[in-house]
Amino acid sequence: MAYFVPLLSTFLFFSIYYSQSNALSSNYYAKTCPQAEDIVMKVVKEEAQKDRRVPATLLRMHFHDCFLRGCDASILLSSKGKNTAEKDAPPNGSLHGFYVIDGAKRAVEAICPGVVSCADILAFAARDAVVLSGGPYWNVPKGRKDGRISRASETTLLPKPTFNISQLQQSFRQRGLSLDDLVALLGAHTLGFTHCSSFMNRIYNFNSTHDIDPTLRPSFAASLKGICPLKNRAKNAGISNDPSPTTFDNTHYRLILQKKSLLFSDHSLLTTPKTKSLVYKFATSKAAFHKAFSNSMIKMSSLTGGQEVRKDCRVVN
Ligand code: HEM
Ligand SMILES: *[C@@H]1O[C@H](CO)[C@@H](O)[C@H](O)[C@H]1NC(C)=O
Ligand SMILES: *[C@@H]1O[C@H](CO)[C@@H](O)[C@H](O)[C@H]1NC(C)=O
Ligand SMILES: CC(=O)N[C@H]1CO[C@H](CO)[C@@H](O)[C@@H]1O
Repeated sequence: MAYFVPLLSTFLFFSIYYSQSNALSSNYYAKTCPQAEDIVMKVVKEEAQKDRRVPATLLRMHFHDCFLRGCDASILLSSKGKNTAEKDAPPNGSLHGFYVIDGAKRAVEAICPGVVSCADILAFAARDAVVLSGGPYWNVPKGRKDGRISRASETTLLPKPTFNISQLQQSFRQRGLSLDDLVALLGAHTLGFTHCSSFMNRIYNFNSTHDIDPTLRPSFAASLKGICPLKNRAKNAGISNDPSPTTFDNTHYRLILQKKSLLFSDHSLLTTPKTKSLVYKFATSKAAFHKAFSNSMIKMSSLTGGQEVRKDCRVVN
């Protein structure tokens, strides 16, 4: 028994992170649903025109999906009975694009029913989100299956904005992702918005010797305090991730170098020589960032884990 327990936990660990059960391919739907990607792109484009916040949330949804049980659309399942789903746990704060995936799924089902998984639709939508924001295009590997489990409790396994570089590295390594992938993928924070709650700990009572995190530029910290007062703060108060939050550029890396990144985790990229030199490289070359981002997205989105093709992305078959 003494041997069994560690073995069992090792097994559980690997089944959460490494269940690469389905072989993915770029022509997976060539015969069964060749129009799938065009249909998804059309829906994402329409919704992004109506609400400019859509691309950012789709990209973040795909990341949260892939980091828990692989990219198996577990993020899309609704809570049911006694089970609280991932999407109803605290880290879901800015995830609000579920209706976009529902719309894309309905449009795909109308042409090729029961063929294209919700996990693939979310992976296409994340790529489209980047392309529509002026970022790179990549060929999304296809053939993911949708999972049947989604647990709010597992969202504690997502990396946290308070993580330092060793904690970030460990979280990524557990999913087969390297430090290079970490630096490239965090460039996604060029899009979107961050709520005050995600960085309040850096601007008030940071620790017993510093009220403000000394890794933040003081003038920037002061402006953040103005946006995020301790009392009577609007529920949705926060700030764009960079001055061009709908453009997939390399501004985020420049902000990190200026000590103006909102998240402690993003700043942590400056704390090892290897990651710091990658931040410099991407801050000075948008092309290098775009190339690295595409490659790392393909790696992240190839973590699979599901079993079925859901009919409705919110419920198991
Ligand atoms: C170390 C890992 C990461 C941490 C700790 C982290 C943390 C966060 C936090 C705290 C927010 C702000 C949420 C809010 O206040 O509403 C955020 C936003 C965002 N994250 Fe990350 N993130 C990480 C990695 C990633 C990756 C790998 C991607 C995509 C490839 C990503 C894409 C985004 C996007 C696009 C937003 C903006 C969402 C929106 O405006 O709707 N993040 N992230
Ligand atoms: C990161 O944080 C962990 C946990 O607090 C700590 O053990 C580790 O030494 C820290 N690493 C660095 C590089 O600061
Ligand atoms: C507070 O944080 C700063 C910066 O990380 C650090 O230098 C200092 O030692 C910390 N103080 C305590 C009491 O942990
Ligand atoms: C969009 C969404 O599902 N939000 C939920 C996030 O989690 C909190 C609980 O922490 C719920 O109250 C929200 O409804």
